[in-house]
Amino acid sequence: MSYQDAKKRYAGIGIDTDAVIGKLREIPVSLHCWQGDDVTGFDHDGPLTGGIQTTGNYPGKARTPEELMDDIDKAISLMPGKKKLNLHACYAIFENGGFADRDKIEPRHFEKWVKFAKERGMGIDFNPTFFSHDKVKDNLTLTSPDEETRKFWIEHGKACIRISEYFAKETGVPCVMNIWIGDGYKDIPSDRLGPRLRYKDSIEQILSEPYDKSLVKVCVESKVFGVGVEAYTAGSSEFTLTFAATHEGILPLMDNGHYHPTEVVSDKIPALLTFFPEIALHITRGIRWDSDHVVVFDDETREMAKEIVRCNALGKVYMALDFFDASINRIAAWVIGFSSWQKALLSAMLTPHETLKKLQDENRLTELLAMHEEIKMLPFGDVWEEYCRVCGAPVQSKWIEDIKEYEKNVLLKR
Ligand SMILES: [Mn+2]
Repeated sequence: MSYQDAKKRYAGIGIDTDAVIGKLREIPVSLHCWQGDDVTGFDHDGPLTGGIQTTGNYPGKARTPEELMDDIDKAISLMPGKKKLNLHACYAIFENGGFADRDKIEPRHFEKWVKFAKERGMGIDFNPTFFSHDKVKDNLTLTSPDEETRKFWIEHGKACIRISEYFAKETGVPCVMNIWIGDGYKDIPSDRLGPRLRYKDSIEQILSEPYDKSLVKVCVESKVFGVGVEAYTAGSSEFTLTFAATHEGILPLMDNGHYHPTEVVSDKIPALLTFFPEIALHITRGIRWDSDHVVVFDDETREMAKEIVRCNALGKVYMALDFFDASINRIAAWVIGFSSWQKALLSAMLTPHETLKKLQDENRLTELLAMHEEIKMLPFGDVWEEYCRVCGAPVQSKWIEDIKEYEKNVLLKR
């Protein structure tokens, strides 16, 4: 079937595919730099810590800022849709031996990233890096009972607020700054309250750094557990949600890998939108645990996109990808994951939500189920190919060859 035929089929259920394609092209999705080098960054030599893990040793990982930027460029040339760049603090670029520790990093350490983003018309999101560092003491940062340790990490958070504001001012796009810590205990703690009280105080001290709330959107991300911190994590769902709810201008961030495996974030999106004017998401794919597999076009991914679209919340939900797979070509991982979320958004925008809502409200549930199933058979793939064409992105049969070529000529030579 051609796009013109598909367009007619969708018009039959009241959907204007051209308008949908035009709208989706304008919606930014944040692309995480850390897929390119297995969350290593440029400011330390030690291992990845904090309860997260990359597995695999596929050849060709980026080792320098230049290699990482080249790889990001390759990826963005192969996938449709508007991109925003997502950086972690550990991706600071130190030149001519001018190292600064995380409590002392400054905007100038990110000048090259700003130039990179501006040249490509991208905004930048930011994340303090509260892991993989020798000042992480006994698996603790912002919750540490050691005041010197806690102070170091508070200063890191403040430095990141200053850098986030710099990004927003330079790019003209608000910067979403996300606070996540892996602090916790492997086995049953004897004090669950103390670490949380210290965490609350630490974030409040970070937020005492003056900043423009319209330019920097500070989020707090929850997690149920991590590797090595199985029994307790301070930043649980209840903690972060309540923190955001009780602190003006702070957003809750839900990472769909950070819940018990049978919980679904799709259902949590409208629950939070009932109360919060804006929320943020980390989109990933957990298999049995927070395994950070590459996002695919599966049922829950589609359901999350559907909730954002049918809640009329495309302008209220900051969407960022967060996965890292070191066992396959890292550029392909970006392209597959980013494109899968684009597919989910496109599919959601091609769904006749008003008609479906009406059936629910009129309790015509047999027809509702029948229509849900009918919609799955519409010629979605033809609209997707048209979207790729309009965005100047190749369809899959083309991009995979391109990546194999890049692997042979660039990645395998590293
Ligand atoms: Mn996350």
